Amino acid sequence: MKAKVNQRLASKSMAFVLAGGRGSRLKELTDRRAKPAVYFGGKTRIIDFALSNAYNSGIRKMAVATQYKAHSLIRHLQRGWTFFRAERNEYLDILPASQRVDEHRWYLGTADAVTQNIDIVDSYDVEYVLILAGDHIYKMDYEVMIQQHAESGADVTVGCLTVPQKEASAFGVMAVDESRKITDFLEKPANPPEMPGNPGMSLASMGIYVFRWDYLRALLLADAENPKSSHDFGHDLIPDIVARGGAMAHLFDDSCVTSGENEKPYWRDVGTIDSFHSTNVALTEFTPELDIFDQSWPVWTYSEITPPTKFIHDEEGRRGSAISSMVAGGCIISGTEVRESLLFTGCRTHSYAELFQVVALPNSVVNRSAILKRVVLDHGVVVPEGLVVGEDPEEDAKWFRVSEGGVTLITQRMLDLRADK
Ligand code: ADQ
Ligand code: ADP
Repeated sequence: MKAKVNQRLASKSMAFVLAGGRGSRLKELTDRRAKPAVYFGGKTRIIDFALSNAYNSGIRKMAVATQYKAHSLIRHLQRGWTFFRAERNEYLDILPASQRVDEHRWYLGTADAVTQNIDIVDSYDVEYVLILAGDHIYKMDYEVMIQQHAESGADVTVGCLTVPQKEASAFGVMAVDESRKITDFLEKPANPPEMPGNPGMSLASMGIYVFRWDYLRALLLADAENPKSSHDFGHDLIPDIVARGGAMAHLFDDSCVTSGENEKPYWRDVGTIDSFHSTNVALTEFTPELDIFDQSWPVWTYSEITPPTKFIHDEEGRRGSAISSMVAGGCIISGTEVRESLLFTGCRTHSYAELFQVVALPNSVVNRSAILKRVVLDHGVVVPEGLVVGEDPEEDAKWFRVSEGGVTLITQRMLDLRADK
């Protein structure tokens, strides 16, 4: 059941989005772009989800800290997130590392990314700062969390969710008492503890936090002077506050869903090729768990202006068709059978080709007679005529990246190397 919230809190808050991480488990998909800039869902990029959550929650002041391979991300933000008007007290600042405090200094850790921009946050004149990660797919009303923080008087409120215990070592894992005070916090423990009363599950940090700005500001200045600190929220600041008894957990549950009564809380990491592929393909299901058609909670983005997608038959009359699939604008599906696939803007597919569970990033081209099963095509890839992928994993692995779960990632560089042999 969605909670009733105090609408004025969002206007006293800002979102500080950490978008500097590479996301190395996405392999070649993040060779040239940071994980938050990776495409997701047909028209959007991963960072659009956190930013849209903030926007739809009523927050109009945002800052995005970038670091690793930031060009693609910055270009996306500059194209798509330009509707903030300073005249209305709305801001979205892009804060690349090594350009403000010191030209040669990277952000040392996630907390340092905020410390180096204290002056920007000061200028926003807000009471609450919501620290977000720019690399998860979810729909969440942050105002419910900010309200809990304001009412509880905690030093920090940590967003959390339940995850299978065997996956929990990728997270900060916590224990809470009956008032939701966090009593213990372990950053990425090798043996994550189980939740009492919830066998096989652990309580994990989503890496999102609410602080009062005056409290966080003082904490960051003290942390900057601490030679033992790695200046990271998950490693340093959050465990310290927990040890002092000042941290509360905010459970991402039915109270923070964004729309319909029947909606279930949805959150995915998409940090691996397998989860990236399956989470995208799941959008083509009859009733996907993530509703991107929900007009009450739109995912804002930069969207190219394109003509409508065209489906045509080849000269022998074989239909170009897409079934149980999603196809963005500006594509031409010519004599190709497309099933359970997600095609981003501007893709071209040609006669006698077959696509099954293919996630094709923008402007990819599939030439004649290619047969692709369970494949991710990087931006602008040109698949040569007759290429067959997904039938012989050993052959595929000679040229392409085959994931543990048997999904094949194809980049143009891999195709070029193959063509040179
Ligand atoms: P991780 O996600 O592993 O754990 P981290 O690598 O620090 O933590 O990334 C957090 C966010 O900060 C990501 O969005 C990343 O892109 C960004 N980031 C990383 N380094 C940065 C830097 N130097 N400058 C700017 N941005 C940077 C965290 C918490 C865990 C929690 C998980 C949930 O530490 O406790 O469980 O998030 O995914
Ligand atoms: P996007 O991530 O927007 O899809 P591209 O896939 O075209 O963009 O490129 C990803 C990043 O790699 C961009 O920052 C782009 O500037 C950079 N890039 C593209 N081609 C090259 C190249 N040949 N050499 C170096 N960098 C490149």
